[in-house]
Amino acid sequence: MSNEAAMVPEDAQLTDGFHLLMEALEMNGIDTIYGLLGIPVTELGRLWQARGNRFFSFRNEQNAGYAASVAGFITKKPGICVTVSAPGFLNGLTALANATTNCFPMIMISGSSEREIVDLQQGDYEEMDQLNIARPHCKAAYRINRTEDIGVAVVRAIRTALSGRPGGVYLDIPARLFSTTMSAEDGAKSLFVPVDPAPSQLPGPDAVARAVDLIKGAEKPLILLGKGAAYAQCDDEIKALIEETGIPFTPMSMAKGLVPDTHPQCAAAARSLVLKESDVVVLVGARLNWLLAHGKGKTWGGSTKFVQIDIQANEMDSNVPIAAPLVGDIGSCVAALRAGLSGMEKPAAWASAVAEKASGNRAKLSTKLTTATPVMNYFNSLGAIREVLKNYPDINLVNEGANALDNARMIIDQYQPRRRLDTGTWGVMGVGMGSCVAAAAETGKPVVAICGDSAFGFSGMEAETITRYNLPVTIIIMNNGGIYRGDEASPEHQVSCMVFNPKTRYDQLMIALGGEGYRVTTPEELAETLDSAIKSGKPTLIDAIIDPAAGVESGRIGNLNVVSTIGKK
Ligand code: OXK
Ligand code: ADP
Ligand code: MG
Repeated sequence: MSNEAAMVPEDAQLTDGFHLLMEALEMNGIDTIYGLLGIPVTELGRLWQARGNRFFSFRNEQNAGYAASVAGFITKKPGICVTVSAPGFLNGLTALANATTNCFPMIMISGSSEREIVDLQQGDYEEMDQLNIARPHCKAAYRINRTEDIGVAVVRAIRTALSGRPGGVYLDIPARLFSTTMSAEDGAKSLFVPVDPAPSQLPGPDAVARAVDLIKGAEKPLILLGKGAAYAQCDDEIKALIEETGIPFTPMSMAKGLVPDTHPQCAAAARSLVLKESDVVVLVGARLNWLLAHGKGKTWGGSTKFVQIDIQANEMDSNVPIAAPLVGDIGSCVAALRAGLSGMEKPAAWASAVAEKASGNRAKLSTKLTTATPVMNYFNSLGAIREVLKNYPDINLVNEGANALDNARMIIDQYQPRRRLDTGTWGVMGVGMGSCVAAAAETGKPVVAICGDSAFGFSGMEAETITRYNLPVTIIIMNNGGIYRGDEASPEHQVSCMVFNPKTRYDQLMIALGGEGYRVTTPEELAETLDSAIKSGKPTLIDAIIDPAAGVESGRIGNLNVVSTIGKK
């Protein structure tokens, strides 16, 4: 019997760490856990399900973690990932770090080995100082040492994940705590729900006036929407700002669909032009990081002035001076801008020049999308997919790869907010299958994943997770047989480090894992198979064979690649 238990009267009802943790999560509106069970958390999964909650059980913790982080992005509530100690914890940690980098709220709860042994490095089962290892990779890492602290720890984790800039939180629970008992009455009293865990943050009136003046004085303004804007769930407010001001907008990848890509003011198809020529750019939940060439260099005009809306004050000036910082939550900042800009003269000449460029680019692309080739390429295969997906505007689109990512981002239109889930700030491969599970679980809508054959390999075994839960997911493999391309020659007596076995049958893998599998070689077959897969609602994989010579090194970010000039002619 534990010390705590010893202090309560014999006849008192008891509870334990397992139950207090579950009750704390439930009380805070959490009904879904993504994870992988084993010592010491197995019982948690069983008990959680027995209470009528959902537990999505993965084949690798990293994928469970990606699912939890995507759930956080979609729902604006922390996604929960549960792992075992040391190796399971480390597998999950990649996803926790990725969540933090992407500003997605997530809580990773890991069981850990006994402190006394770990701290003296005496060689416990799965020994690791998890708390300290997690710290640099998340917003905060907390350990729960006493059952009576479980309630406060869960609330602290939720508030930390959600407030300010969202991100990952680690909760360390030593094995013994799960079964430690205490009085049920005292336990119940220790649980609570935080008041206003992600409070509004209003921008100062001076800051608003400064931004309004700058925007009103602009000749060629641009609104640039980032995934922070998608996350903020103030979709109507953002659309109203765009339409009332008549300013062209362009979305970052995961902000696609926040305002439909087919909106007349969408400048996505004139991206180079608007970044280079705009004199005032309003960043809404988008950082001036590598994805925006750090706000400088030849991508930009050189004298661009930035208005930046962000909840994180020190994001301002991170790369270039911000002329009008608007620190606050996006909903409040956009509302304040709308009020200040009301009746503003629309930049009509600029907007129509942008629209003209965009429609010219769209027309050029359209031709490529319908041009037949002896073997499918990225354009005609994605062109076929695009036509099918037009009929399913609320579908979730998961996308990973290099060329598969860049081309699908360009070609596939999004119509609704938070329906494009991709490789994010890190450009990380392997997020695909976890994203599929979370998107299906959290939205109840079908999912289509467009994955490079390389990208799929990072989390392909989760296809079994998808079939096991019978999720309405269609995975399309853009199969060109390699990383970037499948036609790289092998050095003598070796297999090229960039190609895969051309005999690989991803369709048969899916069938072996209990799903439906098809191999297609033409755009027509691809379109037909995709449409019936979506309609069937069955877990399906379509292996789309495309030209091994299709694709370029690193897709559209080949400029970031480094090559050696030594010994080359
Ligand atoms: C866009 N465009 C269009 C359309 N939409 N043309 C016609 N019709 C439509 N609908 C045009 C757009 O104007 C651009 O042309 C071009 O298509 C590309 O658009 P976009 O938005 O994709 O822009 P760009 O320049 O690629 O954006 C830069 C970026 C983006 C860095 C933000 O590439 C990105 O999000 N990349 C993520 C890459 C990544 O993470 N990869 C991981 C792989 S790992 P122009 O003429 O206007 O320029 C890997 O490869 O190696 O390790 C590795
Ligand atoms: P993208 O990659 O799409 O450009 P980023 O991840 O770089 O987007 O930027 C998202 C930004 O949004 C982060 O700087 C984050 O602090 C900010 N953010 C997230 N949620 C909110 C919110 N509710 N209000 C204001 N800013 C937010
Ligand atoms: Mg490939």
